[in-house]
Amino acid sequence: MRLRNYIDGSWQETEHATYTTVLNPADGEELAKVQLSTKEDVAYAVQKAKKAQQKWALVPAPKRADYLYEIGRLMKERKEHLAQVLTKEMGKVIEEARGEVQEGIDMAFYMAGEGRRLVGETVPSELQNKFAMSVRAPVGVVGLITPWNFPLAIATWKSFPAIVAGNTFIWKPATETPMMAYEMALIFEEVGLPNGVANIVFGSGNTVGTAMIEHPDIRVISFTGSTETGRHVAETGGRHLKKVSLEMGGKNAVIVMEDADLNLAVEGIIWSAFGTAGQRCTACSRVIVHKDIKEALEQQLLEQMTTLTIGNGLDEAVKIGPVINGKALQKISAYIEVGQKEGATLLAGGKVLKTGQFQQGYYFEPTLFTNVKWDSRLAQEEIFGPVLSLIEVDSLEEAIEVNNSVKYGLSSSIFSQDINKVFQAQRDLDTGIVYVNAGTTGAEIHLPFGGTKGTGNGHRDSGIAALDVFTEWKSIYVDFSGTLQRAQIDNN
Ligand code: UN1
Repeated sequence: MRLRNYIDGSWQETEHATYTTVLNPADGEELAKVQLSTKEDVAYAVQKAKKAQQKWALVPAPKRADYLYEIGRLMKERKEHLAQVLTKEMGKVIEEARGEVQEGIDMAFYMAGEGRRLVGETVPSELQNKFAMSVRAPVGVVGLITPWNFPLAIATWKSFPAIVAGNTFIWKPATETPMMAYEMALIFEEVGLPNGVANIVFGSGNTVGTAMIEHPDIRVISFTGSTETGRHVAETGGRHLKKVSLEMGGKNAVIVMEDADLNLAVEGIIWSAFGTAGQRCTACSRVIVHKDIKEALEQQLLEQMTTLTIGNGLDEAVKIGPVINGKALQKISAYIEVGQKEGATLLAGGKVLKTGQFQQGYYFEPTLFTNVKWDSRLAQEEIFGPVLSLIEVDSLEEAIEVNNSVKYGLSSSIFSQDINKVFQAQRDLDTGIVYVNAGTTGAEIHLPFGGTKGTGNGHRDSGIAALDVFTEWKSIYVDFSGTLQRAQIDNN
């Protein structure tokens, strides 16, 4: 199967196109070949998207939303198929893949509802016989750059608000996971979304991504990926005075206080640290534990970790699938060495799995370090794999300080039965998302998703906040006095 670009409602191949292979990380099976597009392909897509946007902006928003309802309906109909393809290309276990597809379906219906809201403000004017209001106007053509770890959900967080608001988009999915984009293109086609509203250009960040960021007719770039790449996106976008919305790394922590329900905390930690093989921006990478219960927590975590079945995510019994590729395995392995050199104690895991059923895939054991120093590299840097570090503290204040000591600020969590501690924590934890008595993953689509510091640049995905990324505010004054009323002149 060869994946070609989807531009202006048709499948387009670049002349002399080059392709790269898409592999199933669970067993190395070749799934497809995907086109590596050029700057010219981007320019062509933008030209088509720009033309389409002029008409699309004039389609009443409730009518634009009708397409989203249909898209959501088809996604629901194909949920199992989409989940299977998602597991094959990304590796996450099938129940998580189903969850991700559901997140996309929810986003479709949620944003479709916005077709009948897109709420602005009406305010009284300072002057007589004058009307004042603000409306959300589309920005034009928007560029969406999405990662491989949530190849469907994150794309829906960006593309659905974009289109309901009257924009058209160019979407560059990660080259590791282009199948979801292909499946979505089939759906866009089937619901009869007007040509040029949704455009998909496959290829590398360096070529396609950069061409998108530099193109004068793309007014907004919404990017999810690493902090390193995000910084480059913001710098380049900044030179072109572009609105750039970034979702980047995380180094999320669960705080476990001495009064916590320990069983619940263990469940929450295991799920958020080792689910998706730790490859979520929201994954729990640190546990900040009160000294009184540190040993008990270690014991329980170790016991629970032995129950985690590793393998191909298509097998319903498997809890931990592969990581995305060999490069990821190398990066994770390097952090095991870093941790040991830094003097942390390796309690479990730490190895690549290479034999038997694991031979052709990319598997890493769930790993637990303890006695980790809060300021060590192991505790500060994003690993993006199933590696968890335990850090001991003496008080809630210290726990919050340790939580906030990293350069990221996506999600955090506290397990405690003490309402005063909980309220203090939710106020003082410097992250965009805070959980109480739950792990660090599982954000719902109708609230803003994003973080502080190195995680973001002030924008949010999903929720109503996403509309702020994909609209411009337009303030409109209607003077019906029939005379020239001069504002900001003292008329007294
Ligand atoms: C991500 O890891 O980039 O909150 C997205 C969660 C999911 C989304 C994660 N709903 O864990």
